[in-house]
Amino acid sequence: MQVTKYVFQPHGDERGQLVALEEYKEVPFKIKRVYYMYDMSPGIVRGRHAHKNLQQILICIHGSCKILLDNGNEKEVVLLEKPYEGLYVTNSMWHEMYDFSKDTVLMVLASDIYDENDYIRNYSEFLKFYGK
Ligand code: T46
Repeated sequence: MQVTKYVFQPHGDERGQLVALEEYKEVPFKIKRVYYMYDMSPGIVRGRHAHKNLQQILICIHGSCKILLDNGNEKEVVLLEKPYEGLYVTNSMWHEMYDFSKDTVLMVLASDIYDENDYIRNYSEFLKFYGK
C-alpha cells in the first residue's frame, strides 16, 4: 500500500522554525480550503469516511495523533507527531483519526471546498464505490 508522508523543510534559525507550504510545490494540488480541529475529547475517533474526489494533506501542527488508512485491500496506521510532517490522503482512502494527545491541533489542506456529497460515510458503500 502506497503511503506518502511528506517531511517539509523547516526554515530554522535562532528565532525558531517556520514551515511554508505552496500549492503545486510542497503540496501536490491547488489548495482550496484549510481547516483544523482541536479540543478533541479523550478516546474519540474522527473521520471514518472516504472521499469521492478530495485530496488532502493532514498536518499535526501541535501534539500527536494516529491515522488509519484503508484502501479496501490493506490497512496501515501512520503516527503524526511533528509539525513538519504531512500525510497525503487521496480520495480513495478510508481514513480514521484517533489517539489524539490532549493538545492536538490537526490542520488539513484540501483540494476543494466543503461538499457533503463528496463523502462516503458507509464502509460497504466505500468498498462498492471503489470496486473492492
Ligand atoms: C476529512 C477529515 C480528515 C464544515 O462545515 N466545513 C468543512 O470544511 C468541514 C471539514 C467540516 N464541516 C462541518 C461538517 C460537520 O458538521 O464540520 C462538522 C464536522 O465535520 P466531520 O464530522 O466531517 O469531521 P471529521 O473530523 O470526521 O472529518 C474531517 C473532514 O470533514 C473530512 O473531510 O477527511 O477531517
